[in-house]
Amino acid sequence: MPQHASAGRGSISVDHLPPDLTRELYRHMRTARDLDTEAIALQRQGVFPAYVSVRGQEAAQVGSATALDPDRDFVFPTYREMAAAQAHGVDMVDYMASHRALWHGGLYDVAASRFGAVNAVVGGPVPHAVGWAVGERLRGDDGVALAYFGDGASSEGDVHESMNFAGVYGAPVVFFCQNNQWALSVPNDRQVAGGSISARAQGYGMPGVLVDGNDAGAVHAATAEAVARARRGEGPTLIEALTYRVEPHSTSDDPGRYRDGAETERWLRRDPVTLLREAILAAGHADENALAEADAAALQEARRIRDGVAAAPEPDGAELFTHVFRESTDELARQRRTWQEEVEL
Ligand SMILES: Cc1ncc(C[n+]2csc(CCOP(=O)(O)OP(=O)(O)O)c2C)c(N)n1
Ligand SMILES: [Mg+2]
Repeated sequence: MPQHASAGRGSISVDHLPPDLTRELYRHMRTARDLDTEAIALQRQGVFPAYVSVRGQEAAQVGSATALDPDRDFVFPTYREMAAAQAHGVDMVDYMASHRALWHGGLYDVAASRFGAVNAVVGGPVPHAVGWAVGERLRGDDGVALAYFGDGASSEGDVHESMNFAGVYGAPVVFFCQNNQWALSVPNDRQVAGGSISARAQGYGMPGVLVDGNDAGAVHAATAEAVARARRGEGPTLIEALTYRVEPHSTSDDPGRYRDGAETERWLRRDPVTLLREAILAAGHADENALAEADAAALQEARRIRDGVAAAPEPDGAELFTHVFRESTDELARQRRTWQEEVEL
């Protein structure tokens, strides 16, 4: 697996990209980075029961999400797609409420946002994306589904079946794997037989693309090409964005028990936000002053979201029992009565 063993080449280039696109990528990535820091603090303060960090994966998520048309396309996320949500234009106070466990799957409007509910079932969003995409074609519309999943999820039956089905039916899906090299405590070499996720695409009858997941511009270009292909009716693409999870799996995890800190240190030297910043300056797409202004605006936005989610009112606890089934059951009614009695004690 030579391509998975290293952190790739040192710097990136955005010379070939439109300057305002690079600035947009930077603004989103910077905001997501600051919001991630705030979210970890909220977990430490007991506001969030738990949080899954996106740090180090901002280029993979923002580069891909910005290649979609937010009015036409639909994103099917896992539990780690905060930076993608931010770039896709989801209401971030309502999105972050998912981590406060305030309401079923968060407070944002999934249908209006065209961004699915936070999904903790590993591989779970992938068949949903294919189902939506097939439906889109049956309606005669030209939207594209983008399914996020991890290297660990790539071993799930759901994911294999989804890719095969999409290949057979030519469904307009971008299968976007963020290979952050770890599935909780399980490394790639215990997970990915054959050493490459993108190479599997051949068996599903679709193109497979391996991209540097810490290069926002490269991710954006690869995703834009896959989206255009799907929209033209030429079927799905599998993209493997090679990146790294620099934080613990979640705030409940201790990676010191299963991985070498030197590996993390190496990847921190290829921080995607720093790489993009340096590439923008080198290309002359913005100067230090403009980037400092973008940094300040991102921090302000992250704090606005933090304050909003911390202050969001708790919904009526009885709503725990709504939306479970279309028609409620006797058992659910019994549980609701028990809950009510305990609340009234
Ligand atoms: C179906 C299912 N199996 C197992 C789990 C427990 N679990 C939660 S996250 C995780 C690892 C997933 O790794 P990966 O797909 O690489 O995503 P990452 O967390 O690295 O983003 C596992 C096994 C789960 N949530 N769902
Ligand atoms: Mg992973």
